[in-house]
Amino acid sequence: MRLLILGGFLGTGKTSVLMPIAREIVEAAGGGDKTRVAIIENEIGQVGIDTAFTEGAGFTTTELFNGCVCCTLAASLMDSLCQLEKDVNPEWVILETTGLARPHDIAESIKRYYDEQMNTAVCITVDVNRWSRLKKVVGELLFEQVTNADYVFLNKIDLADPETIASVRKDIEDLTKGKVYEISAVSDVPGTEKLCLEIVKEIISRD
Ligand SMILES: Nc1nc2c(ncn2[C@@H]2O[C@H](COP(=O)(O)OP(=O)(O)O)[C@@H](O)[C@H]2O)c(=O)[nH]1
Ligand SMILES: [Mg+2]
Repeated sequence: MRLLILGGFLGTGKTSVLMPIAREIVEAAGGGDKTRVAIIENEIGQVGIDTAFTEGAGFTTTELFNGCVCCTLAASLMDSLCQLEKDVNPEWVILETTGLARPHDIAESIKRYYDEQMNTAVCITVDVNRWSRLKKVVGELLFEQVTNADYVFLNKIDLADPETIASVRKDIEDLTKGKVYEISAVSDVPGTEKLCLEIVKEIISRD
């Protein structure tokens, strides 16, 4: 089982980015097997999962809405993973955390629980337009999310000017060794799907 943890502050585009990733997972698998992806949703958000797509592609969605999986619901997350393994045995699990979660802590707990056997990756979304303001008020959380990420998506570049994007990129690159990508999860900015496919393939290659 591979686990992709999608984190990032509220409204940065986690659910929006989950969809192209889910599509590229199906694409990378040749569009065939219908039970290969399970989604665990830990945050009620503005944008919901596009169930027309996920149900059509046979995804299983589990909702854990009464706490955060990095703290109060850590045990429930392990339970859900075990249950999914038993019922669905998915090739992939995509976990969307709450905006306040520290996804690296979740990844570490899961690695311990599964004796390092789970292929786990952390992807963090950043809203390039709100980064400089948000870092003044929740900087410690944002820095921790980004520092330990394998991938950072600088999202909503369709709304940003090149100077803003460059300055956020510099901040992020100073913080993390993870790969940094500029994307737009919901607009026609080209390249987002290709980057998602690249990440999917890279995670597969770590098996
Ligand atoms: N313009 C623009 N809006 C975006 C982009 N990605 C997400 N959004 C919007 O930002 C809001 C929050 O997105 P959502 O995926 O719900 O964020 P989450 O709370 O992190 O899951 C929604 O209104 C999205 O439509 C983007 O790349 N460009
Ligand atoms: Mg969301």
